[in-house]
Amino acid sequence: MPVDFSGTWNLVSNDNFEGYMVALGIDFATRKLAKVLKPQKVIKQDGDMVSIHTTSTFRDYMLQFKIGEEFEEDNKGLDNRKCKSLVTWDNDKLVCVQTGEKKNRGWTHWLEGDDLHLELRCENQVCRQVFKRA
Ligand code: YOG
Repeated sequence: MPVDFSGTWNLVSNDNFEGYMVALGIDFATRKLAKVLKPQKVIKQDGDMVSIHTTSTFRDYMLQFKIGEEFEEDNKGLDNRKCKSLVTWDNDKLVCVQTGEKKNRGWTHWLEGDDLHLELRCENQVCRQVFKRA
């Protein structure tokens, strides 16, 4: 049985979110607003079907996918660039490759103790986020 990420998670640390946003081309004013956010993630995992709802006081982002099946992602409200996304297991890590205009774009989720980790990648920037159960 793979890891189950299901639950409600609150952001507790956010390393180099600024660099990640710059790599995505997010404008200065939006970055200033976004960097003070403490987003919450609600993850529902049912077999190969996963939904990840990231919410904040500024914007929300909803992603639903089937593990192993490529899908179109619109990144609406984020950088609004469309990409083709594929999420697969790498042992106990859930890895997303986002193929499109931006090189080396993707993310990885894993559990470490009671914490949910998320690495967000774009070009040469890596943002590391840690979440704790709400
Ligand atoms: O998560 O892809 O869990 O989708 C990344 C923001 C900030 C908007 C958030 C809103 C990237 C302004 C989603 C923050 C910066 C800045 C809350 C991360 C872009 C715009 C929505 C992500 C995956 C994995 C699931």
